[in-house]
Amino acid sequence: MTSFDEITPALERLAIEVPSWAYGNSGTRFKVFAQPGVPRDPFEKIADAAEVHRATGVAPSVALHIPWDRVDDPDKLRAHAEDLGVSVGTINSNTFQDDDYMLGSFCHVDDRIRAKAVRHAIDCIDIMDITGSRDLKVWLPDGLNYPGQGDLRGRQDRLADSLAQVYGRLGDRQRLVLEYKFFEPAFYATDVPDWGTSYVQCVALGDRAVVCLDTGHHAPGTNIEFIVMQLLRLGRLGAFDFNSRFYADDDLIVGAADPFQLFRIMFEVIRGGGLDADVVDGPSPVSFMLDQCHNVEAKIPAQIRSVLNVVEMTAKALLVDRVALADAERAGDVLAGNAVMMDAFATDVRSDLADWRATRHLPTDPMGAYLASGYQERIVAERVGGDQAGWGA
Ligand code: PSV
Ligand code: MN
Repeated sequence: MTSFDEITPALERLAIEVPSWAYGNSGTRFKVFAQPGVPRDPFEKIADAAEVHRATGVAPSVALHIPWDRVDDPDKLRAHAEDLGVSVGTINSNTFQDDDYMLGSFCHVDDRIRAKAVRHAIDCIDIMDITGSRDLKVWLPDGLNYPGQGDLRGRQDRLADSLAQVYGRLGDRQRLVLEYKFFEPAFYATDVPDWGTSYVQCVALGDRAVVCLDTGHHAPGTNIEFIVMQLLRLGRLGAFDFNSRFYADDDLIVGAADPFQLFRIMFEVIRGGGLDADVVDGPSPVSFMLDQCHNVEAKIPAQIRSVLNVVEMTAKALLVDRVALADAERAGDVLAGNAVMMDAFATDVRSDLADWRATRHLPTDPMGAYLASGYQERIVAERVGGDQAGWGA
Protein backbone atom coordinates (compact mmCIF):
# COMPACT_ATOMS: atom_id res chain seq x y z
CA MET A 1 0.00 0.00 0.00
CA THR A 2 1.21 3.51 -0.78
CA SER A 3 2.22 5.46 2.35
CA PHE A 4 0.72 8.79 3.36
CA ASP A 5 4.07 10.55 3.01
CA GLU A 6 4.25 9.49 -0.62
CA ILE A 7 0.96 11.16 -1.46
CA THR A 8 1.47 14.60 0.08
CA PRO A 9 3.10 16.26 -2.97
CA ALA A 10 0.01 15.43 -5.04
CA LEU A 11 -2.33 16.38 -2.21
CA GLU A 12 -0.64 19.74 -2.01
CA ARG A 13 -1.66 20.46 -5.61
CA LEU A 14 -5.34 20.08 -4.80
CA ALA A 15 -7.04 23.48 -4.94
CA ILE A 16 -10.79 23.62 -4.39
CA GLU A 17 -12.70 26.62 -5.67
CA VAL A 18 -15.69 27.74 -3.64
CA PRO A 19 -18.77 29.38 -5.19
CA SER A 20 -19.79 32.86 -4.05
CA TRP A 21 -23.46 31.84 -4.14
CA ALA A 22 -23.01 29.18 -1.46
CA TYR A 23 -22.82 31.96 1.15
CA GLY A 24 -26.08 33.65 0.16
CA ASN A 25 -29.57 32.57 1.08
CA SER A 26 -30.94 29.76 -1.01
CA GLY A 27 -33.80 27.33 -1.02
CA THR A 28 -36.16 25.44 -3.22
CA ARG A 29 -39.06 26.69 -5.26
CA PHE A 30 -41.10 26.18 -2.09
CA LYS A 31 -39.17 28.48 0.23
CA VAL A 32 -35.92 30.35 0.67
CA PHE A 33 -34.95 30.44 4.35
CA ALA A 34 -33.01 33.52 5.46
CA GLN A 35 -30.07 32.94 7.78
CA PRO A 36 -28.55 35.57 10.08
CA GLY A 37 -25.16 36.94 9.06
CA VAL A 38 -25.53 36.16 5.36
CA PRO A 39 -23.48 38.48 3.09
CA ARG A 40 -25.14 41.53 1.59
CA ASP A 41 -22.76 41.96 -1.34
CA PRO A 42 -19.95 40.22 -3.24
CA PHE A 43 -17.31 41.72 -0.92
CA GLU A 44 -18.89 40.01 2.07
CA LYS A 45 -19.25 36.75 0.12
CA ILE A 46 -15.53 36.82 -0.59
CA ALA A 47 -14.81 37.51 3.08
CA ASP A 48 -16.76 34.37 4.00
CA ALA A 49 -14.98 32.34 1.35
CA ALA A 50 -11.65 33.52 2.74
CA GLU A 51 -12.61 31.98 6.09
CA VAL A 52 -12.99 28.61 4.37
CA HIS A 53 -9.47 28.97 3.02
CA ARG A 54 -8.14 30.14 6.38
CA ALA A 55 -9.55 27.02 8.03
CA THR A 56 -8.65 24.46 5.37
CA GLY A 57 -5.70 25.94 3.44
CA VAL A 58 -6.89 24.30 0.23
CA ALA A 59 -9.63 26.65 -1.03
CA PRO A 60 -7.67 29.59 -2.45
CA SER A 61 -10.16 30.92 -5.00
CA VAL A 62 -13.78 32.02 -5.24
CA ALA A 63 -15.98 31.57 -8.29
CA LEU A 64 -18.28 34.44 -9.15
CA HIS A 65 -21.62 34.42 -10.94
CA ILE A 66 -22.52 37.38 -13.14
CA PRO A 67 -24.78 39.35 -12.71
CA TRP A 68 -25.23 38.16 -9.10
CA ASP A 69 -21.72 39.37 -8.30
CA ARG A 70 -21.55 42.37 -10.58
CA VAL A 71 -19.83 45.36 -8.97
CA ASP A 72 -18.95 48.78 -10.33
CA ASP A 73 -15.24 48.11 -10.03
CA PRO A 74 -14.18 44.47 -10.42
CA ASP A 75 -10.61 45.51 -9.74
CA LYS A 76 -11.65 46.48 -6.20
CA LEU A 77 -13.13 43.02 -5.78
CA ARG A 78 -9.90 41.46 -7.02
CA ALA A 79 -7.85 43.55 -4.58
CA HIS A 80 -10.26 42.77 -1.74
CA ALA A 81 -9.90 39.04 -2.41
CA GLU A 82 -6.12 39.31 -2.51
CA ASP A 83 -6.07 41.29 0.74
CA LEU A 84 -7.90 38.38 2.33
CA GLY A 85 -5.50 35.80 0.90
CA VAL A 86 -7.70 34.42 -1.87
CA SER A 87 -8.27 35.15 -5.55
CA VAL A 88 -11.19 35.46 -7.92
CA GLY A 89 -11.57 32.25 -9.91
CA THR A 90 -14.04 31.08 -12.51
CA ILE A 91 -16.54 33.58 -13.85
CA ASN A 92 -19.92 31.89 -14.34
CA SER A 93 -22.17 33.44 -16.95
CA ASN A 94 -25.91 33.59 -16.46
CA THR A 95 -28.35 33.54 -19.34
CA PHE A 96 -31.14 31.96 -17.35
CA GLN A 97 -32.68 34.76 -15.31
CA ASP A 98 -33.81 37.32 -17.82
CA ASP A 99 -37.28 37.23 -19.35
CA ASP A 100 -35.73 37.36 -22.81
CA TYR A 101 -34.29 33.88 -22.24
CA MET A 102 -37.59 32.09 -21.72
CA LEU A 103 -37.12 30.15 -24.98
CA GLY A 104 -33.36 29.97 -24.88
CA SER A 105 -30.19 32.03 -25.10
CA PHE A 106 -27.23 30.80 -27.20
CA CYS A 107 -29.64 28.63 -29.22
CA HIS A 108 -32.50 31.10 -29.48
CA VAL A 109 -34.17 31.38 -32.85
CA ASP A 110 -34.34 35.18 -32.49
CA ASP A 111 -30.99 36.74 -33.43
CA ARG A 112 -31.51 39.70 -31.12
CA ILE A 113 -31.79 37.49 -28.04
CA ARG A 114 -28.94 35.28 -29.17
CA ALA A 115 -26.73 38.35 -29.63
CA LYS A 116 -27.70 39.56 -26.17
CA ALA A 117 -26.62 36.23 -24.64
CA VAL A 118 -23.32 36.29 -26.54
CA ARG A 119 -22.77 39.88 -25.42
CA HIS A 120 -23.29 38.82 -21.81
CA ALA A 121 -20.65 36.10 -22.07
CA ILE A 122 -18.23 38.58 -23.62
CA ASP A 123 -18.95 41.02 -20.77
CA CYS A 124 -17.92 38.20 -18.45
CA ILE A 125 -14.61 37.89 -20.29
CA ASP A 126 -14.08 41.64 -19.78
CA ILE A 127 -14.43 40.97 -16.05
CA MET A 128 -12.03 38.00 -16.28
CA ASP A 129 -9.43 40.29 -17.82
CA ILE A 130 -9.61 42.45 -14.70
CA THR A 131 -9.87 39.71 -12.09
CA GLY A 132 -7.21 37.56 -13.75
CA SER A 133 -9.59 34.61 -13.99
CA ARG A 134 -8.68 31.69 -16.21
CA ASP A 135 -12.12 30.22 -16.88
CA LEU A 136 -15.42 31.38 -18.31
CA LYS A 137 -18.06 28.86 -17.35
CA VAL A 138 -21.04 28.64 -19.66
CA TRP A 139 -24.09 26.74 -18.54
CA LEU A 140 -27.17 27.26 -20.67
CA PRO A 141 -30.83 26.86 -19.74
CA ASP A 142 -31.62 26.21 -23.40
CA GLY A 143 -33.93 23.41 -24.33
CA LEU A 144 -37.45 22.40 -25.22
CA ASN A 145 -40.41 21.31 -23.15
CA TYR A 146 -42.40 19.77 -26.00
CA PRO A 147 -41.66 17.91 -29.22
CA GLY A 148 -42.24 20.34 -32.08
CA GLN A 149 -41.36 23.38 -29.98
CA GLY A 150 -38.10 23.86 -31.87
CA ASP A 151 -35.75 22.35 -34.42
CA LEU A 152 -33.15 20.37 -32.47
CA ARG A 153 -30.56 20.61 -35.23
CA GLY A 154 -31.11 24.30 -35.92
CA ARG A 155 -30.59 24.97 -32.23
CA GLN A 156 -27.35 22.97 -32.25
CA ASP A 157 -26.06 24.97 -35.21
CA ARG A 158 -26.88 28.27 -33.53
CA LEU A 159 -25.20 27.02 -30.35
CA ALA A 160 -22.00 26.36 -32.31
CA ASP A 161 -22.12 29.83 -33.84
CA SER A 162 -22.76 31.59 -30.50
CA LEU A 163 -19.98 29.67 -28.78
CA ALA A 164 -17.56 30.50 -31.59
CA GLN A 165 -18.25 34.21 -31.14
CA VAL A 166 -17.49 33.96 -27.42
CA TYR A 167 -14.47 31.73 -27.93
CA GLY A 168 -13.02 34.23 -30.39
CA ARG A 169 -12.92 36.85 -27.65
CA LEU A 170 -10.89 34.73 -25.18
CA GLY A 171 -7.38 35.79 -24.25
CA ASP A 172 -4.46 33.43 -24.80
CA ARG A 173 -4.53 32.02 -21.29
CA GLN A 174 -8.28 31.93 -20.85
CA ARG A 175 -10.59 28.97 -21.34
CA LEU A 176 -14.25 28.45 -22.17
CA VAL A 177 -15.71 25.72 -19.99
CA LEU A 178 -18.98 24.29 -21.27
CA GLU A 179 -21.24 22.65 -18.70
CA TYR A 180 -23.87 20.04 -19.59
CA LYS A 181 -27.05 19.00 -17.83
CA PHE A 182 -29.50 16.33 -18.87
CA PHE A 183 -32.67 18.14 -17.87
CA GLU A 184 -33.95 21.27 -16.18
CA PRO A 185 -35.16 23.89 -16.72
CA ALA A 186 -36.21 22.19 -19.97
CA PHE A 187 -37.85 18.80 -19.59
CA TYR A 188 -38.12 17.33 -23.07
CA ALA A 189 -34.76 18.14 -24.65
CA THR A 190 -31.80 20.10 -23.37
CA ASP A 191 -29.42 21.65 -25.93
CA VAL A 192 -26.25 20.63 -24.04
CA PRO A 193 -27.57 17.51 -22.33
CA ASP A 194 -24.49 15.35 -22.01
CA TRP A 195 -20.70 15.25 -22.04
CA GLY A 196 -20.67 14.10 -25.66
CA THR A 197 -22.50 17.19 -26.89
CA SER A 198 -20.30 19.44 -24.80
CA TYR A 199 -17.22 17.64 -26.11
CA VAL A 200 -18.28 17.90 -29.75
CA GLN A 201 -18.96 21.61 -29.39
CA CYS A 202 -15.64 22.17 -27.58
CA VAL A 203 -13.59 20.31 -30.19
CA ALA A 204 -15.12 22.47 -32.92
CA LEU A 205 -14.00 25.57 -31.04
CA GLY A 206 -10.37 24.77 -30.27
CA ASP A 207 -7.97 23.64 -27.55
CA ARG A 208 -9.08 26.18 -24.99
CA ALA A 209 -12.66 24.91 -24.91
CA VAL A 210 -13.13 22.23 -22.28
CA VAL A 211 -15.99 20.41 -20.59
CA CYS A 212 -17.38 21.04 -17.12
CA LEU A 213 -18.75 18.00 -15.32
CA ASP A 214 -21.31 18.90 -12.66
CA THR A 215 -21.77 15.77 -10.57
CA GLY A 216 -25.50 16.48 -10.16
CA HIS A 217 -26.23 16.65 -13.88
CA HIS A 218 -26.64 13.00 -14.85
CA ALA A 219 -29.38 10.42 -14.85
CA PRO A 220 -29.43 8.25 -11.72
CA GLY A 221 -27.01 5.35 -12.01
CA THR A 222 -24.70 7.05 -14.50
CA ASN A 223 -21.09 5.95 -14.09
CA ILE A 224 -19.58 9.40 -13.64
CA GLU A 225 -16.01 8.18 -13.22
CA PHE A 226 -16.20 6.64 -16.69
CA ILE A 227 -16.97 10.09 -18.10
CA VAL A 228 -14.07 11.52 -16.10
CA MET A 229 -11.76 8.91 -17.59
CA GLN A 230 -12.98 9.52 -21.13
CA LEU A 231 -12.74 13.31 -20.97
CA LEU A 232 -9.25 13.15 -19.50
CA ARG A 233 -8.27 10.65 -22.17
CA LEU A 234 -9.48 13.13 -24.77
CA GLY A 235 -7.79 16.07 -23.05
CA ARG A 236 -11.07 17.91 -22.48
CA LEU A 237 -11.95 17.66 -18.82
CA GLY A 238 -11.69 21.29 -17.74
CA ALA A 239 -13.63 21.53 -14.53
CA PHE A 240 -15.88 19.95 -11.99
CA ASP A 241 -18.90 21.45 -10.36
CA PHE A 242 -18.90 19.26 -7.26
CA ASN A 243 -22.02 18.56 -5.24
CA SER A 244 -24.00 15.50 -4.32
CA ARG A 245 -27.47 14.32 -5.04
CA PHE A 246 -29.92 11.77 -3.83
CA TYR A 247 -32.52 12.38 -6.56
CA ALA A 248 -31.89 15.09 -9.15
CA ASP A 249 -29.71 18.20 -9.15
CA ASP A 250 -29.87 18.44 -5.35
CA ASP A 251 -26.73 20.60 -4.91
CA LEU A 252 -25.99 19.04 -1.50
CA ILE A 253 -22.58 18.83 0.17
CA VAL A 254 -20.17 16.92 -2.07
CA GLY A 255 -19.47 13.48 -0.68
CA ALA A 256 -22.52 13.57 1.57
CA ALA A 257 -24.71 11.26 -0.47
CA ASP A 258 -22.06 8.89 -1.78
CA PRO A 259 -18.47 9.28 -0.53
CA PHE A 260 -17.48 6.12 -2.42
CA GLN A 261 -18.51 7.73 -5.70
CA LEU A 262 -16.39 10.79 -4.88
CA PHE A 263 -13.46 8.46 -4.13
CA ARG A 264 -13.94 6.68 -7.47
CA ILE A 265 -14.14 9.99 -9.32
CA MET A 266 -10.97 11.29 -7.68
CA PHE A 267 -9.20 8.03 -8.45
CA GLU A 268 -9.94 8.44 -12.18
CA VAL A 269 -8.89 12.10 -11.99
CA ILE A 270 -5.54 11.06 -10.53
CA ARG A 271 -5.01 8.11 -12.86
CA GLY A 272 -5.91 10.29 -15.85
CA GLY A 273 -3.46 13.08 -14.95
CA GLY A 274 -6.10 15.59 -13.81
CA LEU A 275 -4.14 16.39 -10.65
CA ASP A 276 -0.76 16.53 -12.32
CA ALA A 277 1.23 19.73 -12.04
CA ASP A 278 0.23 22.22 -14.72
CA VAL A 279 2.94 24.83 -14.75
CA VAL A 280 1.30 26.95 -17.40
CA ASP A 281 -2.27 27.37 -16.29
CA GLY A 282 -2.61 26.92 -12.58
CA PRO A 283 -2.26 24.24 -9.94
CA SER A 284 -3.74 21.49 -12.11
CA PRO A 285 -5.37 21.25 -15.55
CA VAL A 286 -8.71 20.45 -13.97
CA SER A 287 -10.49 23.02 -11.84
CA PHE A 288 -12.25 21.56 -8.78
CA MET A 289 -15.13 23.86 -8.08
CA LEU A 290 -18.02 23.39 -5.70
CA ASP A 291 -21.50 24.24 -7.01
CA GLN A 292 -23.72 23.88 -3.99
CA CYS A 293 -26.47 25.56 -2.03
CA HIS A 294 -26.90 25.26 1.71
CA ASN A 295 -30.60 25.70 2.24
CA VAL A 296 -31.00 24.39 5.78
CA GLU A 297 -27.46 24.17 7.17
CA ALA A 298 -24.96 26.84 8.22
CA LYS A 299 -23.20 27.99 5.10
CA ILE A 300 -19.54 28.53 5.99
CA PRO A 301 -19.32 25.27 8.00
CA ALA A 302 -21.06 23.49 5.11
CA GLN A 303 -18.41 24.76 2.73
CA ILE A 304 -15.67 23.66 5.12
CA ARG A 305 -17.27 20.21 5.34
CA SER A 306 -17.41 20.04 1.53
CA VAL A 307 -13.75 20.96 1.14
CA LEU A 308 -12.75 18.42 3.80
CA ASN A 309 -14.75 15.70 2.07
CA VAL A 310 -12.92 16.34 -1.22
CA VAL A 311 -9.54 16.33 0.54
CA GLU A 312 -10.33 13.12 2.39
CA MET A 313 -11.52 11.23 -0.68
CA THR A 314 -8.59 12.55 -2.71
CA ALA A 315 -6.15 11.30 -0.08
CA LYS A 316 -7.77 7.85 -0.14
CA ALA A 317 -7.71 7.82 -3.94
CA LEU A 318 -4.02 8.74 -3.92
CA LEU A 319 -3.36 5.80 -1.59
CA VAL A 320 -4.56 3.27 -4.16
CA ASP A 321 -1.63 1.02 -5.01
CA ARG A 322 -1.66 1.31 -8.79
CA VAL A 323 1.14 -1.20 -9.29
CA ALA A 324 -0.80 -3.83 -7.35
CA LEU A 325 -3.88 -2.90 -9.34
CA ALA A 326 -2.11 -3.41 -12.66
CA ASP A 327 -0.63 -6.71 -11.43
CA ALA A 328 -4.06 -7.95 -10.44
CA GLU A 329 -5.49 -6.96 -13.83
CA ARG A 330 -2.72 -8.76 -15.71
CA ALA A 331 -3.20 -11.85 -13.54
CA GLY A 332 -6.93 -11.73 -14.21
CA ASP A 333 -7.46 -11.58 -10.44
CA VAL A 334 -10.74 -9.71 -10.20
CA LEU A 335 -11.06 -9.87 -6.44
CA ALA A 336 -7.46 -8.78 -5.82
CA GLY A 337 -7.98 -5.69 -7.97
CA ASN A 338 -11.17 -4.84 -6.18
CA ALA A 339 -9.45 -5.40 -2.81
CA VAL A 340 -6.76 -2.85 -3.72
CA MET A 341 -9.44 -0.22 -4.29
CA MET A 342 -11.41 -1.14 -1.18
CA ASP A 343 -8.32 -1.17 1.05
CA ALA A 344 -7.55 2.40 0.06
CA PHE A 345 -11.16 3.49 0.51
CA ALA A 346 -11.34 1.85 3.93
CA THR A 347 -8.15 3.52 5.17
CA ASP A 348 -8.89 6.09 7.83
CA VAL A 349 -6.78 9.08 6.74
CA ARG A 350 -8.16 11.59 9.21
CA SER A 351 -5.29 11.62 11.68
CA ASP A 352 -2.69 11.66 8.89
CA LEU A 353 -4.53 14.62 7.39
CA ALA A 354 -4.50 16.40 10.76
CA ASP A 355 -0.73 15.87 11.01
CA TRP A 356 -0.29 17.05 7.43
CA ARG A 357 -2.23 20.23 8.22
CA ALA A 358 -0.01 20.85 11.24
CA THR A 359 3.08 20.69 9.04
CA ARG A 360 1.49 23.38 6.88
CA HIS A 361 0.68 25.56 9.90
CA LEU A 362 -3.03 25.00 9.42
CA PRO A 363 -5.58 24.10 12.06
CA THR A 364 -5.55 20.33 12.58
CA ASP A 365 -9.34 20.52 13.02
CA PRO A 366 -10.55 23.09 10.45
CA MET A 367 -14.21 22.87 11.47
CA GLY A 368 -13.42 23.25 15.16
CA ALA A 369 -11.07 26.14 14.44
CA TYR A 370 -13.73 27.98 12.45
CA LEU A 371 -16.42 27.43 15.07
CA ALA A 372 -14.06 28.68 17.79
CA SER A 373 -12.88 31.69 15.77
CA GLY A 374 -15.82 33.95 16.63
CA TYR A 375 -16.27 34.85 12.93
CA GLN A 376 -19.83 33.54 12.78
CA GLU A 377 -20.89 35.53 15.85
CA ARG A 378 -19.21 38.61 14.41
CA ILE A 379 -20.99 38.52 11.06
CA VAL A 380 -24.32 37.86 12.73
CA ALA A 381 -23.81 40.95 14.89
CA GLU A 382 -22.37 43.15 12.15
CA ARG A 383 -24.45 42.28 9.11
CA VAL A 384 -27.62 43.98 10.12
CA GLY A 385 -29.69 45.90 7.59
CA GLY A 386 -29.20 45.88 3.83
CA ASP A 387 -30.38 43.18 1.47
CA GLN A 388 -29.09 39.70 2.05
CA ALA A 389 -27.62 38.03 -1.01
CA GLY A 390 -29.36 35.03 -2.42
CA TRP A 391 -29.10 32.52 -5.24
CA GLY A 392 -30.53 34.51 -8.08
CA ALA A 393 -29.94 37.96 -6.65
C1 PSV B 1 -27.14 24.69 -13.32
O1 PSV B 1 -27.96 23.79 -12.64
C2 PSV B 1 -25.87 24.97 -12.55
O2 PSV B 1 -25.27 23.77 -12.16
C3 PSV B 1 -24.92 25.86 -13.32
O3 PSV B 1 -23.60 25.60 -12.96
C4 PSV B 1 -25.32 27.20 -12.84
O4 PSV B 1 -24.48 28.24 -13.17
C5 PSV B 1 -25.39 26.86 -11.38
O5 PSV B 1 -26.16 25.67 -11.37
C6 PSV B 1 -25.85 27.85 -10.42
O6 PSV B 1 -25.88 27.27 -9.13
MN1 MN C 1 -23.14 23.56 -12.06
